[in-house]
Amino acid sequence: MTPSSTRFRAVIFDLDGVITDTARYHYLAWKRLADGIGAPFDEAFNEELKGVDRMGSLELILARAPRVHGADEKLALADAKNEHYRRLIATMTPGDLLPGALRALEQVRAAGLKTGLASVSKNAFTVLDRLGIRARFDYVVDAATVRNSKPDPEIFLRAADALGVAPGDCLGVEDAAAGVASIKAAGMFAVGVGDAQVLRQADVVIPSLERFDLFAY
Ligand code: B16
Ligand code: MG
Repeated sequence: MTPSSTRFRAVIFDLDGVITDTARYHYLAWKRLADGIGAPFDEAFNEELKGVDRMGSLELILARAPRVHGADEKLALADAKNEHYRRLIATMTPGDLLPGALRALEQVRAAGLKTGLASVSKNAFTVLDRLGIRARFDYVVDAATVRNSKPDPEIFLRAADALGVAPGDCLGVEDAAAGVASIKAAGMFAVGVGDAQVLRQADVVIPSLERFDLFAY
């Protein structure tokens, strides 16, 4: 391969923690909820929630709470967290794109590859619109239609299928251990963004998208 060619035909990005730092907003919203019900919550435990859908995340938090919560209480807690989260993302602008994100999206499209988004967040379309980048993706999986959260491969396989690209020809980009596991279970090449100790299953780990180079993999 020459320095400007690639064996991949599509790149599928995660959103939270890769394109923008909404992972921080999820953390703040869950932390307030956990504090309110007396469940221990810190950054290390928060890692286990990344890439896990809303109700799945809530169940993990409630498992550490001092008392059992009923079904109605769970729905109310999940709604309260989401309202808090939506207030936090309402002020986002294109200035909230993480360093290197725009350049990575441009590099993928300029190379003639398809661009997909695989976020299990039901707020992903809102975030993409606030960032002004929805049109930069050829396909965005609608999280409301995903049955199995990461680490299940469903969401990455759905993106590949919609893009018309075989999983083996896709490169996935993720900041969460569950997300990297999802990419690998889908049979794709995984670029982890963040801490190599956390993202052990990734084929390559970079500290941020500033170091993303499609032609290096
Ligand atoms: P929502 P990703 C995930 O998004 C987040 O990592 C995870 O922390 C969050 O619980 C999940 O979205 C659901 O988000 O409550 O907005 O539907 O990493 O797959 O982009
Ligand atoms: Mg993420």
